[in-house]
Amino acid sequence: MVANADQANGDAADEPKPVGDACDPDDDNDTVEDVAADGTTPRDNCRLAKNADQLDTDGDGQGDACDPPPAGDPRAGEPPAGEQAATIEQPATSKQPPAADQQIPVPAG
Ligand SMILES: [Ca+2]
Ligand SMILES: [Ca+2]
Ligand SMILES: [Ca+2]
Ligand SMILES: [Ca+2]
Repeated sequence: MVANADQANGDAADEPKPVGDACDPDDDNDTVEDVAADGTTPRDNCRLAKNADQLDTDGDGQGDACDPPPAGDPRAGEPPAGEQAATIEQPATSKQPPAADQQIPVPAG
């Protein structure tokens, strides 16, 4: 028994007899099985997109059919997040209050 609540069937149009994705070994009918014989190792690098060639230009494990290769250098790293100099001006509040003249009471004499 395989849970298949949504009855999803990505390749219904290609199947003479519809087989839901949950129990279809090849969800997109591109002849590449979803997973290897062990049942866990992913094989089809685009499970729901026909790509019998399994082309993966940028080598990230996702086929071009579902992972458009970047136009430029795939290894191009993202620019570092601009570090803005955080200069928060703090008001000088540590000023010592002016020393008040201490009036020493002089005993009336
Ligand atoms: Ca199917
Ligand atoms: Ca497939
Ligand atoms: Ca595929
Ligand atoms: Ca890719």
